[in-house]
Amino acid sequence: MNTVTELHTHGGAADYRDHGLIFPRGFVFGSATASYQVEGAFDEDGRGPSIWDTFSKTPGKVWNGDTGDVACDHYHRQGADLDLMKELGLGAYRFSIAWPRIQPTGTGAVNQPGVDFYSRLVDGLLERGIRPVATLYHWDLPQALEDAGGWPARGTADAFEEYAAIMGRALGDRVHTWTTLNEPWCSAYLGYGQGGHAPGRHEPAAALAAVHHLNLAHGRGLQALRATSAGDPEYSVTLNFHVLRTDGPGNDDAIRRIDGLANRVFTHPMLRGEYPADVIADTAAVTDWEFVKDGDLDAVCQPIDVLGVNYYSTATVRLWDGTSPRQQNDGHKGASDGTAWPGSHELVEFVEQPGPFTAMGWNIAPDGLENLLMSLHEQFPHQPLMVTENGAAFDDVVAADGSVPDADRIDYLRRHFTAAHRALSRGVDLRGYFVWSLLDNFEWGYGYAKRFGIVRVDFDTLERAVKDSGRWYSRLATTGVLPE
Ligand code: IFM
Repeated sequence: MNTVTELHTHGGAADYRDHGLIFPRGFVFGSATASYQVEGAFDEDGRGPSIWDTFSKTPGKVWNGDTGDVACDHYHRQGADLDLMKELGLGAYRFSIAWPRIQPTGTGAVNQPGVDFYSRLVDGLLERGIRPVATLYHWDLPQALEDAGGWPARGTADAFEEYAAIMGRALGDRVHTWTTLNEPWCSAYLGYGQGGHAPGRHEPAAALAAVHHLNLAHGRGLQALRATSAGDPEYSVTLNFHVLRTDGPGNDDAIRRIDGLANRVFTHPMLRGEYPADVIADTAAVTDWEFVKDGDLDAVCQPIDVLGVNYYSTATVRLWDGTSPRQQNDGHKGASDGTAWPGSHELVEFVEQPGPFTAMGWNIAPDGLENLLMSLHEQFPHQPLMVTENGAAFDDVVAADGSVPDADRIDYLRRHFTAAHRALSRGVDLRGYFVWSLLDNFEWGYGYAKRFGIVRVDFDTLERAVKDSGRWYSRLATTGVLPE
């Protein structure tokens, strides 16, 4: 069996464009999607409305007025999409469960057709030898729960615990890995602070309450999954870490502040059972954190088998002098406009970064992934890691023969897989890697304008076409060797 120490590098080019690298046996090569981004069938078989249905149908919120009503129509094309995954040789598929399909109003009776859809998906994956990696929450909160206060309200964490128990009972005999939340940073700060994501609120104090209730939902949801899963699944959570840099001396405090709000406010309670004192102090003018009740931190801090890491790009910050025009370039979904950073938005600015860039305007920085994996390994030495999302949007061009020669996406993936391999060689316990995304899909506020897929979706006909990057990734997934 290959061990990490047997890994060898090929060339070791400083630009991270390598090939021939051998990944350890057992390393999992997967791809990921999320329910609202691919499923469509927004009102079928008893599904209730989610905050993204409401938000996307609010004029001006999503590019071109796009919605997830149809998306990739994955709900009706499950079998064909499963065959596609098998054809690509994926070892795992990371999908999310739409809470409003399971409980249309977020609490109470189970909507059995919704459960059956995911049960068929899990069975279809297992039949094809693909590991099911299921996320309970990838942003499609039932609208009724938002109407009752949303994530800033403690009741949403109570409801999540109930939902987790339902899913543990239904699929816990077959799911390989449970993930409680995807990117709670986005749910809290983009949803309730900056407002660029559903439900689109601009309330800094509510954003911090949402942070805590998402953390609480993670911990209590994980306990519920553990108590109800009849099999022997692994447990995880996925965070979108901010890899922070600065462009001059004297900016340590800018890095500390954003690292606290973006990263440590999740990792410390989840993995150490405490909120960072500096974050509490930095946000004192916004909230007194009275929503953290006795016993909460014990509930939040649950052992996990693997920590999911989503990485796309870096952010460069510096202290803002408060007089010059505030810079807002961060490569992170417009979050640099300040309101996403309660307590720090008057103090920190996000400065322009060197390219190259993807079609999202995000800088391509594979060294950021290596640095991130090393940093997490140093902070949490016994915690296995998994890259649960990495990938890139580019303006794909379809060739006359119908193929999609997306060399830029292959180049992006090559560089990031090289970075991951370097981290493995340096001792990081990295278990696998999921490319975002299997399919072009609904990219939130950008609608269908941005294509992340390794498989193209024609949004007129809904036909799928494997891109060159999909074929390249298939070679990696089936051989474990980084292809030419
Ligand atoms: O499409 C999103 C996904 O839903 C969460 N992580 C980042 C991706 C690209 O923006």
